[in-house]
Order: sequence, then C-alpha cells, then structure tokens
Amino acid sequence: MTAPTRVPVRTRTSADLIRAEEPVLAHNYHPLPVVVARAEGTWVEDVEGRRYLDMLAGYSALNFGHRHPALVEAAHAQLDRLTLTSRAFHNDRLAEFAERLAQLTGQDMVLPMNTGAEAVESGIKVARKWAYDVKGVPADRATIVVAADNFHGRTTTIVSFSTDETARSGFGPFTPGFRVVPYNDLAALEAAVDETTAAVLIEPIQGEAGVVVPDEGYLTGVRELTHREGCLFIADEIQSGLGRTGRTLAVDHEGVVPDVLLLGKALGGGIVPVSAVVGRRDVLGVLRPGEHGSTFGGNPLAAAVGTAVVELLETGEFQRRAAELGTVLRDGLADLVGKGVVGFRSRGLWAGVDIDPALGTGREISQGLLGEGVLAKDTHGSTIRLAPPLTITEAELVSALGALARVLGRG
Ligand code: IF1
Repeated sequence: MTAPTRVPVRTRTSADLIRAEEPVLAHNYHPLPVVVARAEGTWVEDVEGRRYLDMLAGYSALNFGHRHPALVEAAHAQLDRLTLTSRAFHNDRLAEFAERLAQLTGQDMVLPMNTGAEAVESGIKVARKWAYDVKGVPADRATIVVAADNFHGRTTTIVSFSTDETARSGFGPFTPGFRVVPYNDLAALEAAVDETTAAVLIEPIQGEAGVVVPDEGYLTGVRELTHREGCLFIADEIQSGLGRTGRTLAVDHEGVVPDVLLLGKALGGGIVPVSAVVGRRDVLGVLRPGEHGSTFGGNPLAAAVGTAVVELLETGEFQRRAAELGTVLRDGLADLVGKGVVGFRSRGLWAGVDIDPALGTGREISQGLLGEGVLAKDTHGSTIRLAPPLTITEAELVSALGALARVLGRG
C-alpha cells in the first residue's frame, strides 16, 4: 500500500487536513468541512484564520465557552502538581470536588467517572444493585424503564435500549432488562413499572431527539410515580444540566429532586472528560470496594477542573445568563416561524429548530450557516440544534439569528 503523500504538517491547509484524515481516521462521523485550529469564548478560528460563532458548544460540553480563563488556570496549576494517582490511593483534590458537586446538586454522594456513557452505565449498575440489595428484586430480574427517542450514549448496553436504528443496528446481541415507553406519557410509564423495576431513566429534556421539552408536570409525575412504586428516578442531565436551560439542572424548572443524577460534558469545562453519578447515600452506598471502578475516574486533574466548574456554577451567573438570553433566543426564533422555521422548542440557551424541509435538510442548513460564519449541527431530518456557550453576548446571539434568517431567506 503506497503511503499517502505527506504535506509538511506546519503548512497543511484545511483541505490538506481533511484529505489526510480520510485514509487513517474511522468514518464514524461526517464533520462539516471546517478545520478548527484555535478558539476563545464563543468564537473558533479555522486553519486559514476564518472566524466562526460556535452555536454547538461541543454538544453542551462548552457551556463556559472555549478555554474559560478560570478553568484553564485551574488546569495549568494542577498540571504542574499532579495529574493521576489511580483510586488505589487518595489524592488531595477529590474530596473538595465531591463535597461541592453534591452541595451544588442537593445530593449526598458522588461516583466520579469520565465520559457521559460511563456515568449512564454506572447509574444502571448502581440501580440494579440497589434493586437486588435494597428493594429485594430477585437476582438478574431487575428492569429499567427508558423513553423512546432517548440518547444516553454509545456503549453496547446503552444502544440496547435505543430506538434509533442507526445507533443500534449491527451491534447485537443486546443487553436485556430494559422497557421502552413513549416520552412525556405518564400513563405508559405507569403501565411499564412493576415490582421488578429498579429505575426510570430519562432525559429531563431530550437532546438528540431535537430538544424535546416535556409537558409541564411530566417530571413531577415521574417523581411521584417512582416514589409510589418504590423505584429510582434517574435523570440524565449530561446535556441538559449545568446551566444550559437557565437553571443548574433542568429538573429544577419543576423543583423535582431525582434519586440519581447523571452529569458529564460541561462538568469537564471543555478541557478534560469529567462525568459523575450523583445521588442519595442509600443508593450509591450499595457499592463496595472492588465492585466498580475506572482508571481515570476521580483523577486529580479532572477533580481540579471539575471543582472550578462547580465554582462557576455556585455564583448562579451562568444560569441567569442562560435564562435571560434564552428569551432573546426564543423571541428571535418566534420571529422566524413562517419564514423558513416551521416550529421550535427551547429552554434557556438550548433550542431545537424545525426547518421547512423544502428549504433543505438540517445538514444543508448547517452548511449554509457555516458560510455565514456560524457553526451549528443538525440532529435529525431538518431539525438543527442551537446550543451556544452560555458566555455568548446578546449581540452575538442576535447576529447568529440574523445568519439563520439569511440562510432561510436564500432557501
Ligand atoms: C456522539 C448526540 C448529543 C448525551 C446524553 C449521555 C451522553 C450524551 C443526554 C453520552 C452524549 C453526545 C455524544 C456525541 C454527540 C452528542 C449528542 F448527538 F450523540 F446525541 F449531544 F445529542 N447522555 N451526547 O447527550 O455522553 O459518552 O458522549 O460523553 O456520540 O456523537 P458521552
């Protein structure tokens, strides 16, 4: 096999770099044709120096913008001290991270992991063990109820309960023990819960499904049902949490406190992967030494950055910004209904925008936005997701909406 001709790395153009990826990088993504080389705040810059407004924010992993100074400082300081010990030993950053994250979320205990999927998998394992040890479900009989159109990650167990054939087909055999019910349907949920049910696992707002906000009262209904039926309410706040919707957690909009929270993405400040299962002591307390673990979970660098993220959220500043600018986003999108937008859903600085399919697919609209200097990503069909860093200014948000109006006007 002939080696690809190598252009010296320092002089590679965006086109060179896109071409260089093709033979050597697995094709599990179809990125837009932009090669980001640097970023700060809400702006990214490609190899040629073109600037773009980031309206995706790493799928909500960049809630505090690219390279937030307080987070970069925390990372630099820790890099110069200690980065990894494994959990075979204690490190001097983990206690504070766990204390402050538990306090921020109104929970008792923290199980630190790395990626969102690991937090989801860990939440599933803890719920099952709680069902056997505490609830008394017979061994290997625990069930977990999930919602159709869910997105909780890409592991084999998680895609076992996905209803998205693209994410699931070809990866069997699948993990048993999951029941799927329509989202936002309390009657269907009630019918699926029985004495074997360990937990109900849902996103308080479904992200990948297109920012689907449930009816007011749905989360309260899930909370009441799981209390009544003696099973756990696990809220996956990996994308909806940490300020995105205008509150610390999306469940805060209904004043609901789940038994277990799954956090990730922005918890790592867009710098290191940090996730966590945060929950009641009598639930996370079911784990004994040796029953669960992770090489990097709770490492001192992750804990230092995670603590700095919690510190940013303790002020309430980002939650307030997302709430206030969320009305600008909502009103701006409302103005576009009938001008290429057929509908939208939003909460805080998070929106799923349904574009008139006659104007193009979500990808084509995203391509058009790219040409207008805005980065965004389609979810399914002709729906695009808007989720800027919570550091975005009103002027930047208005200019992004103007770019969308221009792209739709050209449709
Ligand atoms: C991809 C989607 C978003 C998540 C929720 C758990 C996870 C995610 C609610 C797993 C991750 C990411 C995965 C990434 C793109 C992105 C995504 F399009 F895939 F569905 F945001 F909507 N729970 N979502 O949203 O966290 O293991 O990735 O850290 O797989 O393409 P992870």
